[in-house]
Amino acid sequence: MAKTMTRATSLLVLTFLLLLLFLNSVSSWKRDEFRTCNQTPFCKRARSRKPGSCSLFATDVAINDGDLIAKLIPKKPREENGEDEQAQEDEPIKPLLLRLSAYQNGILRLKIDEDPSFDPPKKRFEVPDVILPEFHNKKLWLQSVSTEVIDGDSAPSSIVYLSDDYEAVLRHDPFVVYVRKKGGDLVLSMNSHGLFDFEQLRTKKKEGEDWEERFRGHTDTRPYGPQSISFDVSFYGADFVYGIPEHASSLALKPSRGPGVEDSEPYRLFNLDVFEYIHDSPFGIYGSIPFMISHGKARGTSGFFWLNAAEMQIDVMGSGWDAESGISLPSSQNRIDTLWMSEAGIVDAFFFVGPGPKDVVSQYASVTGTPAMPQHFATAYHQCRWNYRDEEDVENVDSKFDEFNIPYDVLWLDIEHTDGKKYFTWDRMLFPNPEEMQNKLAAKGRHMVTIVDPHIKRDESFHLHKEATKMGHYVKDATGKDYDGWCWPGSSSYPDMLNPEIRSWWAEKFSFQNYVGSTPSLYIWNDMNEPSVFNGPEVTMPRDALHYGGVEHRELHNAYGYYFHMATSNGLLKRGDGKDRPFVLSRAFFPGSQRYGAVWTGDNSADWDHLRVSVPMILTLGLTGISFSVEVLGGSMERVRREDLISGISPGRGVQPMIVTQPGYCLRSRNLEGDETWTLTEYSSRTMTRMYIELIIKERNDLSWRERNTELMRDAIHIRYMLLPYFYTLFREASSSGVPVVRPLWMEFPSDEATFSNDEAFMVGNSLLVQGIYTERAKHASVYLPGGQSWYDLRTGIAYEGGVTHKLKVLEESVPAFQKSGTIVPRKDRFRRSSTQMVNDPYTLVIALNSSLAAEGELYIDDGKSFEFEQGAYIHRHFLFSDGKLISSNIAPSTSGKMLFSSDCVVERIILLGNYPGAKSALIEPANHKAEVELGPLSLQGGRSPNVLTIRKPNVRITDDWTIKIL
Ligand code: NBV
Repeated sequence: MAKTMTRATSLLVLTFLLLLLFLNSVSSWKRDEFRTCNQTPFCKRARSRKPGSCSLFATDVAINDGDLIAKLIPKKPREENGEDEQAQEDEPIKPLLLRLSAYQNGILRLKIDEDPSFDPPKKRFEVPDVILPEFHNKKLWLQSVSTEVIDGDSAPSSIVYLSDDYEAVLRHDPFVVYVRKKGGDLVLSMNSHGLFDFEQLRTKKKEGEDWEERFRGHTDTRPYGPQSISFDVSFYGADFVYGIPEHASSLALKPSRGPGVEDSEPYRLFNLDVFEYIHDSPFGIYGSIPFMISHGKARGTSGFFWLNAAEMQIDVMGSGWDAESGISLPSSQNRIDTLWMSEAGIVDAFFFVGPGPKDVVSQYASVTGTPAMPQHFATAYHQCRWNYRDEEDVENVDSKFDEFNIPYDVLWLDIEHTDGKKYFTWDRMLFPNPEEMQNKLAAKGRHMVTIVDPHIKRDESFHLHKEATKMGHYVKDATGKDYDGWCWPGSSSYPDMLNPEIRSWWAEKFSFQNYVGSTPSLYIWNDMNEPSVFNGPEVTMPRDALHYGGVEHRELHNAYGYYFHMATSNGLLKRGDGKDRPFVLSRAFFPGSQRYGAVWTGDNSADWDHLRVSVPMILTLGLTGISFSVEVLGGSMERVRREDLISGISPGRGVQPMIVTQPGYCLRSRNLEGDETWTLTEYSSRTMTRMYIELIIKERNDLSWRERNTELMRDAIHIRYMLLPYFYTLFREASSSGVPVVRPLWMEFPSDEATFSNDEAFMVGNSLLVQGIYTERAKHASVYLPGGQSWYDLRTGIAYEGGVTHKLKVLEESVPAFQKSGTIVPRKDRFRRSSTQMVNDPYTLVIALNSSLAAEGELYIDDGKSFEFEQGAYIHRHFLFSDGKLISSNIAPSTSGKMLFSSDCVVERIILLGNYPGAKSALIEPANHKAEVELGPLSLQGGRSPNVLTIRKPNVRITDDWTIKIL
């Protein structure tokens, strides 16, 4: 016993020291830890290049295998800008190969790579496993090309079909690729400013050639010399550009270069563990999606995606940027110019023509996939803290939720639950009966999540390490030895997730047999998968580390976390009977991550700026495919001051909107002023919300504060649970079309210019608008409600005019939130312990009438758990209210007359918002019975309102076709 205690104590001390070391080195943003563009040679070189410096021209243009192909040949040797780059004069001129392919729905793919017949030292890395296999079936086999000099241009171009409305053009000399409306306006162009550059791989020939790069004591050997690629992309008819997460910055991307922009960095895409990142910054953080969307009133929406996993830097040029020396294409439209720079890889780029915002996100989703349909419980409220001490702590927190009548669905265990940070193990002193602990939660319909990070402790007694070493499963360092880095467990190695066999090996570790102590109600959280390496360059893995197939880490870096997420998710898929949908939350991400689970936005700070910036961060993730995302409210690690909780990020002001409608907010403090606390964590909204709320404070004799705040929390979480049917319907929409659950206003109102740069308000689906409050003690908020419809306050039912900015009072218990007229929102209003216990509860339908007294909406239901919905086992209803009648009809495709999924739920209440005249009762058909109609209430607020009518107990089955006629 004494021996175990000593071991436990020394582990505790080691953890504490590690934490100190880590927090000390990264506590708060340390700019010096990370490279700037000027300290990054490829970025510096690309930025200093002059427009028009590319002298490549296209030759040997032809149709081959249904694609347009060409060679790109330089007229003169590449312009040398580098400080440390060697002249290539004595090298033969090596052409590049260009391939343009057209796909259904207006998607153009452009690939540019080295020509293998010139024997490059190795094949450059082309990211596998991201593009959906079915995308290849959407290829349009080009038959012909027409070559002509387009009016207003001075060089010939080759033109190919893209869709009935659009065509793709390869201008020959100098080469430019663009998409335009047939014979008309431009949509997107690449290299129209002549900034394209492609550094080809080399091997050292001369003595003294030195390509090494050094940064803060780390040396990158760069065995193939500089290998970067850069080019300009222009978006035509654009008012703003958006996308390219992850940055803590505005929704509409601010210019990073041009007049008036001083010392600004490009937007960096490099997955990094940046503890307490700064807000309003283009610095790269945990995930990278090189996908940019433009939107403008004149032309609509378009998108550009570069599939490349190396470090990328992107400049957005402000108007007035000197691009005059570029190639003048025949266009008079306003445009936004951007510069894309990557350290390695190839050009594998996709142009999306839109023309609407939802078209572009669907086009992108057809390439990289739509978000996985989550299990129903995952869209509800989660509880998390770093850390729950032991099983007793878990039990206590769990029972408090019941005592305070607050529902929750999932309880999370952070790194301390393991035996010495060896994942897949339990600290048996603190968690002696993990199965029993999970089963107790499961009995209440609740689930558990444990953390599994990618660093494996280099401990000879750890079976996972022994096995990985023996099987050669670790990433290698530049000399070929297993890479050894420093992370939570101390000396650690990292499985090489690029290798499909290693991914399968990893997936096996999640079987119930291998993961001892896990049960079917246990799900997983992947942290530190950028990967984070405390003693590595920029807190990550060295760029010259080696992966499967000789791929350098520099080529793969941004996709490492993606592969880890994929392998983990596949593990959950394979375990047991393989019937349940996996749930895995990941911190690092890449295009395609949406297919494997949710992400969160990492370790932010407890201040209003981080609260404000979280909204555009989540909206941007949604625009770029990841609609299940999470934000931390109140900072990740530090203590939240009591005053902040009360007056600042109070439950009413900050937390409530997030729970009700927003993606993810986490109010988290480790220990409030030293008092014993317990915490609520939620994963809610459009995306999941991960939320840590200091709720009950054992202190202070301040009973009224405690009670008031508990009440606010409870109300907020209840509202969230009421809206779960609506959220689940939206998750289904996202999983079938790619349209995110939470959306920028301009996605729903693409011609309303007042919405284009609004990132303080957002839409949840097409029906709800939420205005966040981001200043301390705000008494009022200015809320712009888009024109063309009216808006009903979610709580009071009061109607507000659209197309107007309203100055509204902000209450402690709510933020401004509205239902759009003309919509129907499904709810479940009874409160239970967890969402699982609401399955058979009746529905409420909230109908917000428009000026013609009409509205429509949808409801999607399935078993909330399995994949049977993919075989048609679901209910999808359409509700239409018009001419005084509500009609429910089926919109699920026929499954040859068979009902594969059914539900006994009924509609217990229908609420009509708007002044519906003279209603007395309602006739239900075909049952032919009557239901009562009464004034108000709206449930959320109680009381009666002249604006609100309720049809009581129509009790129609949700699965049936029926009509309810107001008499
Ligand atoms: O695993 C510990 C934490 C985790 O709670 C947090 O959510 C992650 O973002 N993790 C980071 C590592 C600690 C960083 C200081």
